[in-house]
Amino acid sequence: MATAQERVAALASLEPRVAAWVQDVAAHTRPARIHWCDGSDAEYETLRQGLVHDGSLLPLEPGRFPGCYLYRSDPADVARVEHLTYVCTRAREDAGPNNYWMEPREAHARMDALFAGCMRGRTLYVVPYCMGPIDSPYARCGVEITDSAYVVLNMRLMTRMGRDALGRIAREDTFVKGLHSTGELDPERRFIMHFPEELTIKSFGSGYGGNALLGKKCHALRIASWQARSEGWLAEHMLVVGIENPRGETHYVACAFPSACGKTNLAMLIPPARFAGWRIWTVGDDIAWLHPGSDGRLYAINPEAGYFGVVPGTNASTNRVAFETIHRDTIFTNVALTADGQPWWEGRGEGTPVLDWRGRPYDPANGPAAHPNARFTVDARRNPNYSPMADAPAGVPLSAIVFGGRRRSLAPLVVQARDWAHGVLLGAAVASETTAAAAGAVGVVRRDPMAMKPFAGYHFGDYWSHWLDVGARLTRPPAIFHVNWFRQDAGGRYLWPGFGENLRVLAWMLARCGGASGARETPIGWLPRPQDLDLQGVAVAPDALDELLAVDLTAWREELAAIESYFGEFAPRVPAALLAELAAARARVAAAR
Ligand code: GTP
Ligand code: SPV
Ligand code: MN
Repeated sequence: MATAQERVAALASLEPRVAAWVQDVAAHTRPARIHWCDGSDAEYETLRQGLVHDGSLLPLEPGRFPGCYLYRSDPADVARVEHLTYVCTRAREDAGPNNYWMEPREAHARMDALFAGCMRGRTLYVVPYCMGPIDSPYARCGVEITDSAYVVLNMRLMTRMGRDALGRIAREDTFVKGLHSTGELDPERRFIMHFPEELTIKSFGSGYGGNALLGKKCHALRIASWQARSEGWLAEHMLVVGIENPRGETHYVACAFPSACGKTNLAMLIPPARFAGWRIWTVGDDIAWLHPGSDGRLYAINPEAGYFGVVPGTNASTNRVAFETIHRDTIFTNVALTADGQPWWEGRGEGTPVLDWRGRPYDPANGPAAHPNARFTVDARRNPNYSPMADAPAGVPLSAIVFGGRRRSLAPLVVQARDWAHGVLLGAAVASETTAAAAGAVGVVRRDPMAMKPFAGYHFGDYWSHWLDVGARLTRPPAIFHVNWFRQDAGGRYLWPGFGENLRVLAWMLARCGGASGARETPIGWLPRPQDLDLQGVAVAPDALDELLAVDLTAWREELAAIESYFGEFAPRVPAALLAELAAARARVAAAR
């Protein structure tokens, strides 16, 4: 049998470009050891045992949660840090007002100073990964170098990681280089830098999710969106789900909702009793890469292979699929603990926390027991409703694209765009309340176009143009909708029950695609009348429904004016066709009474 050293040598010799880069990085960061990840079960097990041994992973109660572990991140490192995330293009304008920007040479110098000697005494892990089905022409590979074994375990669950990815890299021209170190976890010495023109990412000082698992938001959205623009496709913050009706027909829908606004939940939706015979198939829960097909339709693949989902609020009635999926072989990050070592979170529905997410005795005076952005990491194949099409190399054809936001007022339950260009306007105008997924204030309404405010790797004006261009290439484009599951009454109660009941809205959308359901035309688009939605068996009061489906013209006049001034921030790169759509919408609202 080959020794560990021989196996490393075999992997390194597979791809000399990676090996040369690893040598350069090692000379600069000075690790004690280098470990090339092969992605095997044995390797995963060894790394996991190492983290258990040093106390950073805590085995959870094995009866109810077999194969599950708790990881507590640094209390000052619990979410993405948008204010420390940069897109470093040669020309400042290319990054756009939607990104923080630094001149690439200066950014490299800053990062290289942080990385100097930072891996002394640590292991440098080489993590080859593939985003997308390993044999898909749309998949793209990268290599993350990291000094965090927790990151390696997560990358193993979230991507196709290891030997096969390295084999693919060896056959291809390019791969994305991601360099990551947790550093000292000092928020003052933390940056996440992207160099799209060099297909390079440098991330220092955080071990958390989207800051550190570089295949996810850094590669699959920021770098990929840049590549997608020049290559004619789209990289989006979208779930992809197959909705099978009782006749056995499956339609695929992609939905872009901002962080912590319901993608994982919708991707795993449980049909209500009224919808017996319907089935939901998860293709992806966070990111979609969309390609125009030769048949004029738009096809989606999920570049990821696992879920990094919000834990709080997950229970058997909100999301039974996720709830059951995360009862085995799951890494929990920043949840609380019960006396018998089970994970606990707000909304779990049973048990009592004794230790909070920081490991302190639970005291409600310190806030919630689980961190509001506590996450689970789990292999997508554990999901009982994992779509048989999720690994299809060509992806799945989309019938509909849905944008959405979390807004207590104004945005109706659902509205259908008049056509693709109007749909791009609805997407570009998305506004949503901020959530715990990013550091900073929660509950503040901000514009989040296509749910990509934190993730678009280039100027939003160019991005909207690209959306219009992609649409122009589709002879059978998906219909576009906007939803809002989060309308509230004056007392702060949700007007719509949400979760599984959202299928009632999705069913209306799919019937619209087939021309089989009614709607009324309004100045902001097509809305269902109450009788157009199947509401049998759902408790929504008639006046709540009226409010959910109302179009307040005075408020919309103000909203469209606000959208116009928002677009003004992106002048002169906002496409004329988008401004024309906005002007037409304003004229329709002005003319209505
Ligand atoms: P990211 O992983 O951050 O991109 O988030 P996500 O969009 O996948 O969000 P997720 O599905 O995890 O939902 C986030 C929060 O919204 C959870 O607390 C859910 O319980 C809640 N939520 C999801 N869907 C609904 C819904 O239809 N109605 C209401 N009221 N809450 C919902
Ligand atoms: C999000 O914030 O949108 C997430 C979690 O999906 S993270 O991976 O941290 O970006
Ligand atoms: Mn996300």
